[in-house]
Amino acid sequence: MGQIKEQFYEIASKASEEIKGILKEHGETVIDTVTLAQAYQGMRGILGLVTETSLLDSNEGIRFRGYSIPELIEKLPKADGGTQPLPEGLFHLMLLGTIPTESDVEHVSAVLARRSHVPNYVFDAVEALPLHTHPMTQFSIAILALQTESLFAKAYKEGISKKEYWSYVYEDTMNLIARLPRIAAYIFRRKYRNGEHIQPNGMLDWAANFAHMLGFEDEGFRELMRLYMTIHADHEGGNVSAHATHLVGSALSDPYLSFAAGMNGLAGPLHGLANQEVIRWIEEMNEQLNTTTPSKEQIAEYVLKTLKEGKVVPGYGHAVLRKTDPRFIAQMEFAKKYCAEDDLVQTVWKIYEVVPPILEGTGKIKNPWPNVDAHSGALLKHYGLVEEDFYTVMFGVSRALGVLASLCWDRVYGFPLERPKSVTTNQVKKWLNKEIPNLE
Ligand code: CMX
Repeated sequence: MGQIKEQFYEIASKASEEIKGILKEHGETVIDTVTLAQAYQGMRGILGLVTETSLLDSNEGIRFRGYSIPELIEKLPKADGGTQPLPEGLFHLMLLGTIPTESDVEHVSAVLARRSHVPNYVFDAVEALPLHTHPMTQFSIAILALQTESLFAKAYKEGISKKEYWSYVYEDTMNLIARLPRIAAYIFRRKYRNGEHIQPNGMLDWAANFAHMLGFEDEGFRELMRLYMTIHADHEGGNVSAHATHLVGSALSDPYLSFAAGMNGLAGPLHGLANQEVIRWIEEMNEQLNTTTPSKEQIAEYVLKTLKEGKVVPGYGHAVLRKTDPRFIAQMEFAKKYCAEDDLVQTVWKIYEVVPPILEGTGKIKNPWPNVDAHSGALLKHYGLVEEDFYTVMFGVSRALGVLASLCWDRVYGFPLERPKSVTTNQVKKWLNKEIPNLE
């Protein structure tokens, strides 16, 4: 067994035993109650999932295994001469729960580089799609095409004990994370660079190699990729991509099927696709105003127009957060260092000043502050990755680190099939009229 795999199993199986003890003693303890509004309105605030890799506080934002983003930037190992954290280190932290050493991270990088080969039939599946197919659809289809490689599915078919599930899920996790940058880069080069593909460079770290295969050799872009792949990796368990991956995995669908489900959720405009929508929204505004440097007054007018047309302002709001997303701040700090004079970056900062008071003024939007997607596109555009339709694929490559680490934990814990109960409105009405004693 590889060194992380052994460590993971030792740590996770100990935690699993501890949980059995907790459930034996406190399994019937009520930790929450559900209201009708929660049942009808997206299950907001229902505490009904356990996810070990990260925890979201509505005011403070995300912490990965207890570490905030500024702490991760400080503590996680960096590339030689770099200042941004290596995402392999975050994966190690999410999987094992402790900050890795430089040699731990080098080990993860080497394992991922070794496992990164993608069979040609996956590329053939992508090639069969019309070029105009959205990159997220191409990404999801490629992940499904790769499912033939699932060691979990093969072992399950051959008949394995429940106790062994985690081991095959772990192997699929490592193989999938290793291969995703190659698949994503293939889709990018196919769609936007005349199919001129770039072979991986096994000497580079995971994020730098992704940058290389996309065709960007600038050290600034590599650093951006390391930061980007770190901050998008996880956002506790209830967001659509994490929850979908976990839910589908609970049916013992293998990690390829589970992750593809998560990516189909990430492709929605209220979730990951918002990073594409933010740039479209800004560019449409600039086009209508015939400028690349809109004033705050012009932005305010455009925001009001957007709201009047019954549309959302992309990149703003969140189902859990109630303050500026620390992932937005981390990108802002990066931009201050590397591209503060960029017109688009300046516009993003002006929008940050203008939008919150307007959204707050509507009286109905619970979080008027920017989320991660409000800033990411401006940074990518600065370095020349201008094809915004591709941005959610980059989010997806990063998100694999968190949701797949969680899937490994799910299987060591032996989490059962996820199957909440639903009711009909007819039943609700009868219960409210006291025609039936309870809703079940
Ligand atoms: N612009 C306009 N209206 C907004 C809004 C925004 N940015 N954010 C919320 N609202 C509206 C909602 O659509 C809802 O309107 P209705 O009552 O008419 O249906 C109302 O305000 C209340 O919504 P909420 O409770 O504040 O927010 P939700 O938890 O329902 O939704 C989210 C959260 C993210 C879907 C929403 O804020 C939104 O649509 N934002 C824009 C899209 C976006 O940036 N998504 C990315 C999120 C981060 C990520 O997952 O990547």
